[in-house]
Amino acid sequence: MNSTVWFLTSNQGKLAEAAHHFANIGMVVQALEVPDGAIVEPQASDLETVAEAKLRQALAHLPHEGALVMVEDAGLFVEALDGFPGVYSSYVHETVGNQGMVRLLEHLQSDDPVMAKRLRAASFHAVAALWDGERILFGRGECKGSIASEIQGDAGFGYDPIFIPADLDDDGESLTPDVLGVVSTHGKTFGAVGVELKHRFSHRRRALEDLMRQFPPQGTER
Ligand code: ITT
Repeated sequence: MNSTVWFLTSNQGKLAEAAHHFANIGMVVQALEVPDGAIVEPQASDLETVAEAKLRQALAHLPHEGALVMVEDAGLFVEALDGFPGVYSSYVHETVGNQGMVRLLEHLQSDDPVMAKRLRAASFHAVAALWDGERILFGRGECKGSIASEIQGDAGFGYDPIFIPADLDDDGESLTPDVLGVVSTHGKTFGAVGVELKHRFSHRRRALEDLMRQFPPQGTER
């Protein structure tokens, strides 16, 4: 039974979150090791194209025949910046970092907290691409929210300390950042709440769920 997913990623935070998610459905995640320089990330305007291109290159490095291989590409899309940094999220994080993002949005302030959240609206998007041995499946997830006016917390990774998720409604769906819901971080960033609560909102969890809806996990007909 094929219950190991080989995840091509250099990001330990993403690896840990995916492992946590797959453990819930009885599957194991292992990092797919490839030689340095083996994977070239294309310049593309959408996450799907990037994920698919990386996955196709990863197929040359299967750990064994029939292995399940996954790539997952995520980005932070800020409304007031027309979706920037989006597909450039890694580069922006490596260069200006969270402090730079906070500075970039410094002018978007309001005494009205609802208006402030609207002005600073952003979302995480994730696209997971899985090679199931025969074809490539895609899963997509989004998490709405807003960018904090200062760095908050040191849990998680990447942009977690500046991203405040929007509350969730009864069905677990993201509301707009200015609406109160039944699940809330009460204005705290992902970096201040930790991984368990992040998981309930997470774009990554949603993308992996979307992916696994298309893939019969262990114990079913596969
Ligand atoms: P791989 O491509 O090797 O998997 P990466 O770190 O480049 O690793 P992404 O392209 O998916 O991963 O992510 C783009 C940037 O967005 C990068 O700086 C991440 O740290 C950040 N990011 C992705 N998911 C995130 C999340 O759930 N929380 C905070 N930041 C995240």
